[in-house]
Amino acid sequence: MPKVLLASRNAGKLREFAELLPDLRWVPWPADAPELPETGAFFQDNALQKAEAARAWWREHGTEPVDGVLADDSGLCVDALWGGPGVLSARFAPDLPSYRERNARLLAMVPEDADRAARFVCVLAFAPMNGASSAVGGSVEGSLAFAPRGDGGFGYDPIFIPVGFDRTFGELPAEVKHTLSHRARACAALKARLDLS
Ligand code: ITT
Repeated sequence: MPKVLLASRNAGKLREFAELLPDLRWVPWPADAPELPETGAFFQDNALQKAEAARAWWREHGTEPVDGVLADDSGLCVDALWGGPGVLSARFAPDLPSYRERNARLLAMVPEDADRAARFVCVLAFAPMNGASSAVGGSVEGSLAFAPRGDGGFGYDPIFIPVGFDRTFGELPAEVKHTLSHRARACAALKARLDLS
């Protein structure tokens, strides 16, 4: 069973990867490890940057052997905000202390009569310890709720309603999110690409 270092500090992502790819053995990014760079213009740049920087750091400081490093760069792209916050999703409204407030601010930026179409995008980069890194992606179409609903998931889940549903990702059970989410689709592509499990 391959052992994979997850180059992420996002606890929501870690939980989802453990559920989506249960056949892998996961090594979390250590609390005392450095912040990973994400200075790219695209999700793919950032995912590859994070995976490769984490691999380089692990080669020097790793405490156990791993087969490779996985990084996820993802975000919510809102048509009425010209694709924003998009690649800057983790950095939207940094003055606000929680996603409850950030979600409220994002909704307030979208006029009530605007097109509410939105999509979640996830790009996964895998950097094997021996070999070239590569990236795959997935997305899910949906729309913005008029107010946050539900306590499930993380981040922007309470304001996103996937196509075909009337509940937000915050209201839908994780098992349902995992049948259609951007991250689930990217994980399926990763499995197909790398024969990981
Ligand atoms: P790492 O870089 O350490 O992995 P991060 O939170 O900074 O963590 P990103 O730069 O990829 O990760 O930012 C993505 C943001 O988009 C994340 O912080 C969430 O707010 C949001 N996001 C991504 N996937 C999501 C999901 O499935 N549900 C809700 N919000 C999500």
